[in-house]
Amino acid sequence: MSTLKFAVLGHPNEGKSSVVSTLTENERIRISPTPGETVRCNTFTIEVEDGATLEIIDTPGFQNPTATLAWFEQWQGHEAEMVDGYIEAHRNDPAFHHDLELMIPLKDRAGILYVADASRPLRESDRKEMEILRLIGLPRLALLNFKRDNRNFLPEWEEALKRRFNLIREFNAHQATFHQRMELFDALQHLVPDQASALKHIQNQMQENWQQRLQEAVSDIEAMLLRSLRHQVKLPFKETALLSDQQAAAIRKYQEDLKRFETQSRKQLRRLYRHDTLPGDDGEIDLVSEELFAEKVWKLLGLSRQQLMMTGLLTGAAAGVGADLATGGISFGVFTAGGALLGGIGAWIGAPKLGNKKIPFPGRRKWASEKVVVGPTKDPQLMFILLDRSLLYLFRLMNWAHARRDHETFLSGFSDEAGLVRAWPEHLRKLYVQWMKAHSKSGNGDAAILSRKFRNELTAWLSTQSREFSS
Ligand SMILES: Nc1nc2c(ncn2[C@@H]2O[C@H](COP(=O)(O)OP(=O)(O)OP(=O)(O)O)[C@@H](O)[C@H]2O)c(=O)[nH]1
Ligand SMILES: [Mg+2]
Repeated sequence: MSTLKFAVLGHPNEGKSSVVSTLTENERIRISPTPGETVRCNTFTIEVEDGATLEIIDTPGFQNPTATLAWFEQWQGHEAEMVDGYIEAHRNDPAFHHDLELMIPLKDRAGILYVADASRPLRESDRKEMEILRLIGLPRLALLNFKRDNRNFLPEWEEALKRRFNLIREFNAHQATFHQRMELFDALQHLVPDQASALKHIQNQMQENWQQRLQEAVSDIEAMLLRSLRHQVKLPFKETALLSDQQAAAIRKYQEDLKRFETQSRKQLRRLYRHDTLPGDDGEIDLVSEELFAEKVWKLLGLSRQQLMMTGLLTGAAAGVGADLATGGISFGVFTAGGALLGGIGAWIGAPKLGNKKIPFPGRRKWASEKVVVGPTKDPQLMFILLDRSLLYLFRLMNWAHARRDHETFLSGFSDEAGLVRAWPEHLRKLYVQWMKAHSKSGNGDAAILSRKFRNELTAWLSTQSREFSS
């Protein structure tokens, strides 16, 4: 089978390298606001599991469209030899270096993806470039890449393109989602019908791979949740320091550990989606803090206290805070109890205590072997928050086009974003609470079954959402 090849061509600075970057999930391709960034042909590949490969070739922009068109128009020879003739005629002319480079993949009869920024007015040079490609006669698809949000010039672009191109599609290289990439694959199959089945095969494998990645992401997230659920900090008790200081230190460590689990899980997700250089730290929020239990967070989660109580989602483990809830504490009960933050958090993640006993009165027993213990968590809210943060991160990652270089904005507004859990069906919330219960006790026979069920249902739910969230 001949290699599938598409060359990405166009005027300088229109987003050619951006298209290649997003299509091949390669975040390292050089993209720059300065025209003329790409000076050579560079071949990038999409390779699927069984080795089938599609080549996408990035090229420099047209340098001399007027002179090049004039040369093609005077060509008297055979059409198939035109590109070779052009390269031969300009071989020693440095002023045509980019024009020569961009012709190289056309010698091999690559299909053409012509990239144009249709948010600006059409120029005479654009018409000439289109005309050159028409004369070359290879299958050609025009990709309209809107660099700005302006569709006023679209009619003039369409008018000029429709007479010279087989197909026209919109493809915004900095916003395109997986679904839109797949739509582009549909277009490629129309463009080159004799290679349609090979392209379809690659497309199917890419879709399968996308689904597998989602399953893997869910497994990674579950592993992080499990680690967090069971986490316990034990610090040796020092008789010489204040107990309250030691409790605070234990809580701090607990918090740092949870943050670390989250950071590590995010790194795995980034690797999975080939976004290694994106940031993983949204910085602002403490996972174990009063702030997390403000009404705002509850709204983001879409889980009101009443809702949780009425649907029986609060577990027996939360009984300790039941009295506060019943009397209608202003924010989440544990933090209003006695007004002491430390005591509040303690009641919720497992009171900082000495060993498994209540804090003994001085002198009742030896201190030396005692430990200050925090965790494991006893309440579902923290687990909902951890899951929600993972899902929000995952969705941003899945939908972040590889061409984007504004990494600093990747997590902007993250902690104010409405959670995904709020859109969950009731049975999924219940399943998650069952999962928590089963995994909180060691040796629970249902844990593995619940894990599988939870992963499957969450993956299925995410699959149904991804289209909606990806537009
Ligand atoms: N907002 C936005 N900017 C884009 C888009 N596509 C490209 N750009 C920006 O346009 C500039 C040029 O993008 P490149 O992908 O390097 O363009 P190119 O056609 O490969 O440029 P040369 O290699 O110089 O010919 C960069 O600053 C990109 O960030 C887009 O879809 N949206
Ligand atoms: Mg480029």
